[in-house]
Amino acid sequence: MSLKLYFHPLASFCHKALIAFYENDTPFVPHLVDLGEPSARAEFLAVWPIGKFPVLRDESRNETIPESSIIIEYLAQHYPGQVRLVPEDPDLARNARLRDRFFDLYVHEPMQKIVGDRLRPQDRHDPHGVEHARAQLRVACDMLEKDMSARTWALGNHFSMADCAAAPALFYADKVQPFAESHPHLFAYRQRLMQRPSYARVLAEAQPYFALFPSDDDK
Ligand SMILES: N[C@@H](CCC(=O)N[C@@H](CS)C(=O)NCC(=O)O)C(=O)O
Repeated sequence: MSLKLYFHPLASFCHKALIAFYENDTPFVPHLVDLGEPSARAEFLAVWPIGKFPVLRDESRNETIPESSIIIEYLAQHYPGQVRLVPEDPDLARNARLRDRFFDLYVHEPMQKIVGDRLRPQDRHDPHGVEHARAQLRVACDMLEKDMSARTWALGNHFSMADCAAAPALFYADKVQPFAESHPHLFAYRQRLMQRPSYARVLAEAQPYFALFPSDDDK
């Protein structure tokens, strides 16, 4: 087996890459990294000193591929499957990339900021940063609510890398800033993503770890 994925089952950006693997039944070896364990952390930092996962190692091509979007692009290029996560049509592909960026930068990262703040020591919280993240998330949700009022997936009928990005971003965003009432179309899209077999599988595999997800009370 030439593909090895460094990941953690709870990590939202890893969910994004896992969806891409499961959509096309692409074989790979999952390598769970416990960053809290010094030797596992050191081993992972030797692969990718930035220390963020997912990271893909392809022994057969001697390539190390970090960044969830780039992993999806790499799979689409070198290990394509039935589901074209990066559409062949260049305009559609650009649109998929734009939406992928949108979910990462304006939904996923603000959500991470809010969760990350819960993990900070008592005297190291960043209320201003969290307030900014919440405002950013609200604007993004307002924009997406309009988009998703008439679409099944982020691009319309075509499931793409943008949906891989959307799934964990919206799954966890609703946990930190619930939007079922305020953004019903977006919430319905979140539920569709959760029912998609690829993401349902990711969530089932993450289930044993959800107790580690910090709640607001953990601050
Ligand atoms: N831009 C990166 C973000 C990856 C990322 O933030 N990963 C988180 C887990 S969801 C991580 O590795 N956190 C560990 C850390 O920052 O120490 C991507 O798209 O892969």
